[in-house]
Amino acid sequence: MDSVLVVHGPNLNMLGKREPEIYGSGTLDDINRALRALSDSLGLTVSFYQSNHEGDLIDIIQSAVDKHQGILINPGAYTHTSIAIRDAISSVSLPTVEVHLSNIHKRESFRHHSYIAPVAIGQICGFGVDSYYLGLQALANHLHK
Ligand code: CA2
Repeated sequence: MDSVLVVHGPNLNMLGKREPEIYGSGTLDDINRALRALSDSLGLTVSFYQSNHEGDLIDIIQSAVDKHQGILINPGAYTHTSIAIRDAISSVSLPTVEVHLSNIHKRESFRHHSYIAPVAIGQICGFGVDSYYLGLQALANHLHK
């Protein structure tokens, strides 16, 4: 069975605790529970990781080789700044789907650019927590092709 590493970037541990008008009222645990239930029906296993630290995110991406077949990632604000996370994703050569809760393209201009998108198989944003579910579905379709 294919295994997917789900990576949540900085501040996403605050979901459901602050700014529900932008990011919704569900917590990160709620999202992870729903992703686990969905993964069962998609024939995948999922592992979860959240960090507020760029180097830790790079370490977990590097360690995904030989353990996981794909990565689902919300890189948070590192989306717009981190060449290092992009290089880590590129170096592991695992199919990666980038997701965002909000529609980054209709927010501040500094959120419009993603360093991650060119090394991802695709980007899904703007659908709230559904972005994660759609992203996992898309990754499952890609892996099962
Ligand atoms: O829309 C997304 O998923 C983002 O990746 C969220 C990031 C933001 O910097 C990106 O531009 C778009 C911010 C995550 C902050 O999460 C919080 C959740 C609750 C309360 C405060 C922050």
